[in-house]
Parts: sequence; C-alpha cells; structure tokens
Amino acid sequence: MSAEAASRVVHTACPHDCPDTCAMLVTVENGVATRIQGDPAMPFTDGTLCTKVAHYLERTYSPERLRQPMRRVGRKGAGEFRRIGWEEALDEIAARLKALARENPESILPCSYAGTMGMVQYGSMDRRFFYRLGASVLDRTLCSSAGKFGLKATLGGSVGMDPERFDDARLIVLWGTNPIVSNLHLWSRVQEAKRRGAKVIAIDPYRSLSAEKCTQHVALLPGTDGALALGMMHVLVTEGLIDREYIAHYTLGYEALRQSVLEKYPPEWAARTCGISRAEVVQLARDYGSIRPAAIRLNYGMQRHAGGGIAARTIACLPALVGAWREAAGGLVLTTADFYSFDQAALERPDLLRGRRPRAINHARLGETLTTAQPPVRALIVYNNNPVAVCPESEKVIAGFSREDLFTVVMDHFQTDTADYADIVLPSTTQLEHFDVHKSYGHLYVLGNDRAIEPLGESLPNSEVFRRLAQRMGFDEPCFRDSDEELCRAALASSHPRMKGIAWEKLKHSGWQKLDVPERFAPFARGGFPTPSGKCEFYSEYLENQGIDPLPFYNPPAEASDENLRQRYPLAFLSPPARHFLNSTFANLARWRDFEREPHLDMHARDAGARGIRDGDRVRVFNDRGSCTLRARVNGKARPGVVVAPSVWWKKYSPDGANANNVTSQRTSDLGGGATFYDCQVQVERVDAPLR
Ligand SMILES: Nc1nc2c(c(=O)[nH]1)N[C@H]1C(S)=C(S)[C@@H](COP(=O)(O)OP(=O)(O)OC[C@H]3O[C@@H](n4cnc5c(=O)[nH]c(N)nc54)[C@H](O)[C@@H]3O)O[C@H]1N2
Ligand SMILES: Nc1nc2c(c(=O)[nH]1)N[C@H]1C(S)=C(S)[C@@H](COP(=O)(O)OP(=O)(O)OC[C@H]3O[C@@H](n4cnc5c(=O)[nH]c(N)nc54)[C@H](O)[C@@H]3O)O[C@H]1N2
Ligand code: SF4
Ligand SMILES: [Mo]
Repeated sequence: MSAEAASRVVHTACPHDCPDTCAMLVTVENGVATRIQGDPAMPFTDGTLCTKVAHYLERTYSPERLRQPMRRVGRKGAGEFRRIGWEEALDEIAARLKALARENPESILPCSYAGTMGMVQYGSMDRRFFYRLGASVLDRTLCSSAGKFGLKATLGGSVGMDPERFDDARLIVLWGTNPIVSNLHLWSRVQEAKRRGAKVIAIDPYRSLSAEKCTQHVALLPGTDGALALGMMHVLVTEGLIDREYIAHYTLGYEALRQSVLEKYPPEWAARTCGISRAEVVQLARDYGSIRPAAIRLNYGMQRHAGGGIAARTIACLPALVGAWREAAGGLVLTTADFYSFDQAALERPDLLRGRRPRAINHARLGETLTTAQPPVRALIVYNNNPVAVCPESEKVIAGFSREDLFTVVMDHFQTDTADYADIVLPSTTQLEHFDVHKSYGHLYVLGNDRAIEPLGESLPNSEVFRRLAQRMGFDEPCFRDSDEELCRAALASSHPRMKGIAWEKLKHSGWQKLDVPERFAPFARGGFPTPSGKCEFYSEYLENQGIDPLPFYNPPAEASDENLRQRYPLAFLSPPARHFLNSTFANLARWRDFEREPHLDMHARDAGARGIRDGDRVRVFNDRGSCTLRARVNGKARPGVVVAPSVWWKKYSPDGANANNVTSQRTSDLGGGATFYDCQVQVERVDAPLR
C-alpha cells in the first residue's frame, strides 16, 4: 500500500465535559494517529481546539496509560498492583457482584460521571447492567443539578438562547463564567461582538482571565448573585425599563414579583449584600434595560452554593422582564441540553428495573455514603470519574475508599488518585479508540465520533466491559449484545422534529449535523417556554409544590452567612476550573502540569498582608474538614475576603497529598441536591516548612 493510501482523516468529537463539544479531525497513518485538529467546517469549532486538547495525541499515546488489567497487592491507597488477565479480572468481578446481589443488590453502587460525554461510553450498557442488577442508583449531582432545577422552575428546562448568536449582541453579561478557560469558542464570539462595539460585563468575585478583558468587572461576593438580580429588577421596575408587552403575553406572575421586589429588594440592599456599590447595581440594571440585543452567559460557577438553584432561577427571570428573548442574539444561556431529544430509554433501558426502585445515592455525598450508609455499599464500580480527587470533603471520601470490606473496581486511562484504592484496575479506551455520539450543552449540533485507531494495549471501551460482565452474570436479554454502533443508532432513533435527518451513518462520515432549528433561532421570541403554563414563570407552582417560595427570593450562601463560622474561617474559598486541566483530567501529565506550574492560591494583598503572607510563600488553607498546602500568589485577582485555587489537582501531585476538596463540603444546594464546592469558608496561614 502506498503511504497516501494508508493515511486517512477520521471525524471525531472532543469527549470532554466542556460546553464547546468540538468537532475534531484525526489523521491516521498506518494505524497511528499522527495529527489532531479542530474541524474548520464545523461553525462553532471553527478549526480550533483549546491548548489542552490540541495535545490530545500525547495523552492518548502517553507511556503512563494503563494497558493491562491489574490487581492490588499493597494496602489500599499505596498504588501497588500486579498485572492480571482480562478473564481473571472479569471472573472475579462477576463472582463478587453475584454474591452481593444474592444478598442485596443495593450494596452495589456504580460511580461514574463525565470523563467522557459520549452517549454510549457515558451511559448505555453500564446503565442497562446496573438496572438489570437492581444496584443502587447514583444521583449525578457534582456539577449542574442546582442550575438545572433553577432553570426548570423559570424556563421549564435546560434551554436558552443559541450560543452561536453571541457575536450579534450589543450587551453581553458573563455571569459567573470564565470562557477563556471553560468555553473558548463562545469567547471568540464575545470578542467579535466586542470588536463591533458591544459592552461586555463580567460578574465574578475573581478577576479571571476573561474578567480582565471585559469592558467592566463587577466583583461581587460569592453566592450573592440572586441578590444582585433582585436589586437589578427593582431598578428595572422603578425606572420603567421593562417590556410590558412581552411581560403581558409571555410571563406568569409579574404583579406578585413586582410587589415583592419593590418591598424587599432595593438596590442599596443588593449592594450591601453583594459587597459592591449601589452605583454598580443601578448601572448594570440600566445597561441591561436599555441596550439591545442583551445576552447573558450564565455558567455553573455561580450555582455551586447552598442557594445556587434559586439564584439561577432568579437570574433566569431577567430576560423576560426586558423582552431580551425577542432577538436571536438576546436572552440567556446556561445550557442547551434539552433542545436535544435523544432516545434515552432505548439507550439505558430503564425497563430492566422491572418496577424496582433502588435507593438513590447523592454523588456529592459519596464520602458520607461510603462511611455511614445502611445497608452499607459493599462494591463500587468507578468509571469516567476520579472521585478521590473531585468529590467534596476528601477525608471522608478517602476513609470510605480505604475500607477493607469495600470491593472497588476502577476503569480509567491512568492510575488516578482513585485507582490507587481499587482492588481491580481495568484499562479503558480513549475517544480515538471507540465509537460514540455526542450532544452539547453549549451549542446546537450533534457530533459523531468514529473510531480512529485500534485500542492501545489491552484497553476496552466501558460498554464492552459491561457487555462481558453481563454475559458472566447470566443476563441473557438480547440488549446486552448490542454493539457500540447499534447503541449510537439507538440513541439517535428519535422522532422529534428537531432531530430530523440526524443519523449515525452521516455523523460517522462527516462528524456533525445541526439540530433542525432556524438559522437565527430565537426560541422564546413569542413565548413557548417548556413550563406547565408555556410562559416564563416568575411565579412557580413547581417550586410551591415543593414547599419553596414560588417567587424569586434571596437564598444566601450557607457558610458565609454563619457568623460563628466566619469568625474562625473568614475567607471564602473558590476552586474553579484551571485553564489547562479539564476537572482532574490532564493533571497527571507533565506537559499540562507545567502549563499550570503548581497548585496555588490567588489572594488579595489586604488578606495576605493581614496574615504576614508574601507572594510566593507556602500557605496552608484549612477549616474543620481538612487542609491543603498551596503557593500564595498575591495579586489583584481575588477580591478582598475571597481566595481562589484553580483546580482540580491530583492529590498525589500536590505538595502535601491534599487538594482543594480537602476543605470543600458535602452540603447540597437548595434545588436538585447539587454539590456546593464554592460555598466554603477557610482560614489561611503561612507555613515555613518546605514543601514535599
Ligand atoms: N479548562 C477547563 N475548562 C472546563 C473545565 C475545566 O476544569 N477546565 N470544566 C468544565 C466543566 S465540568 C464545567 S461544569 C464547565 C463550567 O464550569 P464553571 O465552573 O462554570 O467554570 P467557569 O466558566 O470557569 O466559571 C467559574 C467562574 O465562576 C466564578 N464564581 C465562583 N463562585 C461564584 C459566584 O458565587 N458568583 C459568580 N458570579 N461567580 C462565581 C469563579 O470565580 C470562576 O471565574 O466548564 C468546563 N470547562
Ligand atoms: N474543588 C472542586 N471540585 C470540583 C469542581 C470544582 O470546580 N472545584 N468541579 C466539579 C465538576 S463541575 C465536575 S463536572 C466534576 C468532574 O469530575 P469527573 O467527572 O470525575 O471528571 P475528571 O476529574 O475529569 O475525571 C474523569 C475521569 O474519567 C476518565 N475517563 C475519560 N474517558 C473515559 C472512558 O471512556 N472510560 C473510562 N473508564 N474512564 C474515562 C479520565 O481519565 C478521568 O480520570 O468535578 C467536580 N469537582
Ligand atoms: S475541551 Fe472544550 S474547547 Fe477544548 S477541544 Fe474539547 S470541546 Fe473544544
Ligand atoms: Mo462540571
């Protein structure tokens, strides 16, 4: 075969938990992937990948990849393993699960999240397997639950404006989001809008890379976003900056909202609550009430607080008040996920539960579950997830993982912090080595991921591991024999009009297809919200039925509002995404660690000075839950009273074997039982001992 004939370009999709879901082209020569690039034909990707994923081939072919199944030989956590064969590994897992299932299948818990967002490898054969088994069900609350349920109350679902239209906006509010880091392709559109004269305002306690490039930065206190939105509403109403016609036709409960806002939430109250000036609240409201089109990009940072759900719901009321939804470049977007209509039931087969309703375990409370749940969890199957690094309150999580009577299987690409506690470690394929289909939560395209190369070493796709386990468990339903490409087809087999024409064969060969929506999609220009009333619900019966105030209200952060706690732990601790990591992914590899340099803590000079801390000092961040050691960077990034540690570092590459989650809490949010990583008070002190 000639060299040319041996070379081909394969359409793939970035697997990561990132709103951009990029279309990637992978060049394969003689079976080896030699080049990766963003697909220039895909409008949202526009030919570029972020710095992290531009080096994806280096991660794929890393000598540190897991290549064989292994069995633990040292104590849990020590990371000592020996190679075993797949037969031995799967036979043992099946035998252990069978024995536990005979007694009580709910003693088995799947523990997975979004290491890959592909529909097949994220949740298909695994879901079928655990449903058939009757295992405990994991409530996956680590990321977006609060915001998701907040949006549901106001807008009716995870829907919003088309992110592709941001370049036409004249006012852009980046609300609790750092798009240069976490949403790069939206940032390109924001920059384009700015070039055309748009005003761009960041609302963030942290002067992030994005905030410093905006026209204006409003540095409010963490967890106070709901108060800011209520104060803005007060100004919008009193100054008549509202769209009466839009309100009359397409909203529910305006009169009640108006009264409540006028009575309780004047701008001076909002300013005091948020730790900003009254002028900032008023100016923000005036800009928002007068500049068109006005687009709000809300992201998940602001909802990782005890009051995060109600805050997201409150902010989501703003576009309807001023009629911003009328234009395609106006409105708000947190996620676009519910515009898709995949056939989830065909993929996951909940019918295999046969009427059983196993107990649900909240992922954000994994530490508590593993140490106290009754009946206890006796087997944990971890995949697409690195809970020892990413779940809150690490000491509890580690205490759970250290239990000698817990049987733990970890499937991953690398020997993660979590894999160190496994009884059996299984090597998984990366995105280039398996098939998948993707939706996005940050645009409106469906992506296909064709297999580019053969699995490295003995690695297997998640789906194949569960297929083989199902066979050993004696699950003889035909659905356990579906191939990955059949699963891709099943996911897409939907009769929803927006899914028209979207098919696996097309996606596999051309990489992407847009949902069937108009070019200038203004989803709620004439109402049509997916709420029970079809309107934007200022007044929410859905909340009322849960015993929650049906009108927007201020739900403060839990720890910062606790005076006693604040005396001991006066600083609010944020641990938002680091630019060159994707959650904890990439944080084990030298190239990406070098990009980030070292685990550090951004501090304001005032907070550092009061503690005798200088730039470059080692500091210990601590509270009653634990501590971690970081390098202080004294700069103008964090506002006074707030300290910021870009995350998520692996513990084994951190100075004292601890990371940000050694101090975060397992408290859950007001709506959706979501994690509250950023609702966390700490103290910081200088440490003079050298770092490990
Ligand atoms: N490079 C990179 N990209 C990522 C990720 C990553 O780890 N690295 N993670 C991915 C994932 S899983 C997700 S969920 C997404 C979105 O992830 P998000 O967590 O929404 O991330 P960011 O866009 O960085 O926005 C976080 C910003 O919110 C700010 N913030 C924190 N608390 C508050 C608050 O109370 N109010 C306001 N207004 N701001 C606050 C932080 O200072 C930070 O600048 O990003 C994805 N993209
Ligand atoms: N302190 C703090 N903690 C946080 C956050 C924060 O901002 N601050 N963010 C939270 C958020 S938003 C999220 S979404 C969670 C994310 O938490 P996770 O979803 O656990 O994300 P990662 O840390 O990236 O770990 C994913 C793991 O899946 C593996 N993986 C990838 N693809 C595959 C595959 O095909 N098969 C298998 N078996 N494994 C695969 C990767 O190698 C990686 O080890 O973390 C949360 N934790
Ligand atoms: S991580 Fe996000 S920006 Fe980077 S390539 Fe993947 S989808 Fe695109
Ligand atoms: Mo997330």
